[in-house]
Amino acid sequence: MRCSGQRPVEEIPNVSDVVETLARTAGLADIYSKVMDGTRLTFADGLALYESKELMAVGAMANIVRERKNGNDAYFVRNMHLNPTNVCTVDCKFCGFYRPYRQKEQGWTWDLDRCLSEVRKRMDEPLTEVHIVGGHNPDYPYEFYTDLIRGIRELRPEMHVKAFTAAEYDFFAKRFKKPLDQVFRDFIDAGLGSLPGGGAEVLVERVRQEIYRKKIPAERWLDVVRTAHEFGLRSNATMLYGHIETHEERIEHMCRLRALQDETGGFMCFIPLAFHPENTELDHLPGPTGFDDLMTVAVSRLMLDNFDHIKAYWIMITPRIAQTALNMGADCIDGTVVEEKIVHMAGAKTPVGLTMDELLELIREAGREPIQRDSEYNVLQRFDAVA
Ligand code: V47
Repeated sequence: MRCSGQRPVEEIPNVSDVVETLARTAGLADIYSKVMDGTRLTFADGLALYESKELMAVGAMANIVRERKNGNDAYFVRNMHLNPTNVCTVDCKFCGFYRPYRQKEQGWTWDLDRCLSEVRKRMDEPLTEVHIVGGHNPDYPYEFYTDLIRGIRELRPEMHVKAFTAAEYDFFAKRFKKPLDQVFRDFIDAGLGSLPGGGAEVLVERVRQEIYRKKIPAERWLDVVRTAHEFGLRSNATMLYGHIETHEERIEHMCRLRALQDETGGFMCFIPLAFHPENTELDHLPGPTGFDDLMTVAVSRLMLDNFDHIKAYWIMITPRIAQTALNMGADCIDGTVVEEKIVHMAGAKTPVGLTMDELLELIREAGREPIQRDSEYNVLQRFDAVA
């Protein structure tokens, strides 16, 4: 029986008709056809999506791709972050986390015991991943890094170690005068599991010259990641957006990642990182809006056709926006992330961690099915599976 006022089923347009109408009205009909055919979008298409400002149309198209790739699943991981040091020689203008080497007494340089104690104090928590990132701090010996990975694996053999950005691997190779291959061999031998996606910033030379001149250029970031993938390590990729970069530069960044993924297939997920200006040299900039956060998730889902996963990192864009993003292209919301420091030192007002129940609630409220994953997107637990 129908309630009065309810339309007969045959009169309700199906979802793809609605999205087609949205896209056509937004002047994005050609892109809609490509999305439906699975045809790769061009640089110009990516730019047209951003420039359209049509979030509903772009988000709805991204949702089609998201559901095609990941159905109703929304992934999270139970993880912790470990930042052994914030002393850094790179002086990135966008960073509020680091303390320059010349003022190293204002930062921290934890020794091995101190780092391991961070892991030890969470032995009772059912975490499956530790995510390690730090500054480029010349005061550590080479063995610190391998001992750290080995020490964590000894304490918790079940824990996956996702450690150090491509920029840090380049630093290790140069600082210790070792071939990059050797560094990867040693770190894998110690128990390294994968690489996080940081250090990419925007893979465009103009942006590097302006705000992170001393960090590795795009070509080197891509080379380091290519080498990691050749060693069988998988990694993520990030893009720091919402500062001085243009839409063209964002799309350029995505196209470069897409090309490397065609070569290696080693990327697991893409994570747009929303810039937080507080306590940085760029604190005169406003940072991205919620609209931009959602648009960037959606555009990246549409451009990165060879990436399985797009992560809405709630720490940077707030749990509310991340939850909404689960219906506009994102299929992953990162994790419990206990004690995040990098964006909290740059003024983020989000919590430093969420409990698993809070994550489950967030995902269910968005109409998605929560899936606890491991670090390589294998399913560990389905929460709402129908028996
Ligand atoms: O590379 C630094 C960014 C990155 C700021 O792989 C900032 O799963 C915003 O890469 N405002 C490190 N962002 C963090 C990172 C990451 C995070 C979560 C998950 C994964 C993953 C990787 O943080 C840096 C830089 O791009 N960052 N300062 C800032 N003020």
